[in-house]
Amino acid sequence: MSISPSQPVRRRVCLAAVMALSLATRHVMAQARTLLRVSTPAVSSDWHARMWTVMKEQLEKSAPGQFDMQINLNAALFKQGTEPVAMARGNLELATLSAFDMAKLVPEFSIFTAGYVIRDPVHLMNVFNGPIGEELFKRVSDKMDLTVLAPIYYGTRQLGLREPRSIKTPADLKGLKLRMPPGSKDWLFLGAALGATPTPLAFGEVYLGLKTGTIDAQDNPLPTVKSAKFHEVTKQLTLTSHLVDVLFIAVSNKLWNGLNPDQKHKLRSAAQAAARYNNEQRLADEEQMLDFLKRQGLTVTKPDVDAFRKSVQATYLQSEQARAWPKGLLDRINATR
Ligand code: KDO
Repeated sequence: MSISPSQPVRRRVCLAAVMALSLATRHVMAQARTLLRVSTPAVSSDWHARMWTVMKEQLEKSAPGQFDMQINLNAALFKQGTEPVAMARGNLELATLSAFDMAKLVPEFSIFTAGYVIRDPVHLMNVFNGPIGEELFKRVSDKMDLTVLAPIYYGTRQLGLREPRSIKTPADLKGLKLRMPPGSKDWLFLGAALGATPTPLAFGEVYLGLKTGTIDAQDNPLPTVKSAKFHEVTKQLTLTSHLVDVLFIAVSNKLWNGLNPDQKHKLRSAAQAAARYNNEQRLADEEQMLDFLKRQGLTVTKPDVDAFRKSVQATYLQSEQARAWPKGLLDRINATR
């Protein structure tokens, strides 16, 4: 006579087997998934933070189970400006990098760190989505070991001051402690070219800096002023529009070179969808932002932008940086429509 297990025992054995199988499958899937760590100083409500979720969701649809995208905001994983080194070392796969980050290793990028070179968001996108972008991104890949997946519009940088001040020309910024992002001489050069005293400080410390007075002013696009709540510690906005700013969604070549063509296509498409989302939301937001900020009690002033443009452009043209600009690049940028 054979001894067969009772029904409840058999059911339990079956259940345990199913659970073990599903755990094992999940383990294999997690192991097979390609890790995509993102690091950004952006705060959660800013468009270039939210766009990473758009990218993640698109990837989950187009390449289910293939990527494990981990989004780290507020510079929680890497300090602002240290992302390219982390990517080159294989400690980070994805980030948004600025022209200032690029210029450290690809000096021709410093042309995009100069005030009043790019005219507006359309000009910006036409430059980077055309032959100029293609040539420069090739240099970035060779020298920085990373691949640009998509340029994004970060917004037009304006001055925000903790105390009111009459500002018409660069001379009126004399002695003003203008916070600039850390880790790059090009940021400091921009602040000085505007006529101010540039003071390096990490993005995450700007709010407190304005509140306590360790800095007198900061420059960022208006949607970022709102999302980082700088308006709470700012009394005046001065619309210099000195930098139509770009960020680049970039991936480390250590990761990129190991992907197959289909995965590359899906990753790039997802980055482009994220870029489109950021650009559309940011442009719409930028339009209505002045009203919002005025309603918060901020005074908005208009300086003599032509005086700023002339002075800043002259400063750059005589600068050390300008010597690294390839011959004819400025003319090609100006001629891009
Ligand atoms: C900033 O620190 O002012 C800056 O706007 C510089 C940008 O290049 C970028 O790093 C940005 O901060 C962060 O993404 C936070 O919005």
